[in-house]
Amino acid sequence: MARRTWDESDVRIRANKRGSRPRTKQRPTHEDAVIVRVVAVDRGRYTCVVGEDEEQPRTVTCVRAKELRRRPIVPGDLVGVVGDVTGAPDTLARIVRIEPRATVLRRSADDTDPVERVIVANADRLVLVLAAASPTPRTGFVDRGLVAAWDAGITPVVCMTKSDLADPTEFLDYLHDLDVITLSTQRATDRGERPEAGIHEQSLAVSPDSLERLRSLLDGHVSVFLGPSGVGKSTLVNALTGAQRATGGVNDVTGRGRHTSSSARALTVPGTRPGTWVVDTPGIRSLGLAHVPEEELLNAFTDLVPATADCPRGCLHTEDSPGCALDAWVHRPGASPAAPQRLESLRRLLAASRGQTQRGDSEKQLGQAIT
Ligand SMILES: Nc1nc2c(ncn2[C@@H]2O[C@H](COP(=O)(O)OP(=O)(O)OP(=O)(O)O)[C@@H](O)[C@H]2O)c(=O)[nH]1
Ligand SMILES: [Mg+2]
Repeated sequence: MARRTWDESDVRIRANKRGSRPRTKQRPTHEDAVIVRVVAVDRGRYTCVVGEDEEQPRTVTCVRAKELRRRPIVPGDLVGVVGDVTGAPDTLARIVRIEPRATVLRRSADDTDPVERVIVANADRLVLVLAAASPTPRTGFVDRGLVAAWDAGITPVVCMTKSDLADPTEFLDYLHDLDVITLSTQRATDRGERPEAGIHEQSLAVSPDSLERLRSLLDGHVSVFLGPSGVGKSTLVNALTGAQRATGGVNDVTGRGRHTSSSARALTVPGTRPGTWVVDTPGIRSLGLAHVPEEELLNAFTDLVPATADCPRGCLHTEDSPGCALDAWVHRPGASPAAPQRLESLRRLLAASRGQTQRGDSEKQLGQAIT
């Protein structure tokens, strides 16, 4: 090549053997990061609220920094963000860290699936939502929800919707011996029960009295609404927050919901203290508890725990465990009428946790118990 035709591109630079500059392990500390709350997650975009305690909170859209790798970021998370946090259209901020979580609510696909999913972070109330009818409530779902809540250190509340369609008393009797807050809600009747001034029109969907009780239970807390599809979670959340989350009817033939909500969303509740959030979640078919150690399952049956003091050492509390004191206890005179059913439910959970049920059986059981 003639010398006069050379230019910079002809200078050969010996590249690093690995082909790239070694990456430093040191990450910036991002001390200037602003702490915001994640309210929704959609395909790699995180909707966050800046200044939730201020008069005019803003919503910003964020992406996650590479260094967070695959750590899940979920609604309820408090995260540090850098970049443009003005929330102006077409701006993006970057999540650089996840603040320590006060609580983590998890579930797995089934009871033996080691892969667990985080549903929501930092919640301190788990509202287990069931309908008094349409779809028919299942005690198995409540027991699983209580296990999940107590395992996560979250206070459970059982809320029965649609009590205008059926009387929820009998179902709630199942929980009579437990230290669990229960309440029922119903649709407002068109005659008379108009929402009070200042309460959003949507509260017509839920009677103002029952809504007021729910609102005061949730005031000052981060509450996650969890339940099967079609029970009315979004209806409650809309009535509490004035949001317009889509709601859907139930299938007339199966009585099941149509899985209307497809992602979780945290919303603030007008007329409550700062820091009050409710998280609407998509309806779930099953609440897998593979992440909960077997011995924790019994702890959620606080009514049965005292009786186990009379069990032989190392008793597994199964039907064929020799000398298990629970059988006699649930059938003793004066026992709650729900006690035998509760023992049966505990044993189903223990068996599922030990993977004793065949896969097909377990799916069938879960389907029956929960949807
Ligand atoms: N009769 C009656 N119907 C209700 C009540 N609450 C909700 N519904 C109806 O139940 C249906 C389902 O309500 P949604 O709020 O969409 O239920 P969801 O739990 O959010 O369902 P997914 O998003 O599918 O999980 C809607 O048609 C509501 O109008 C109630 O208290 N009484
Ligand atoms: Mg919904």
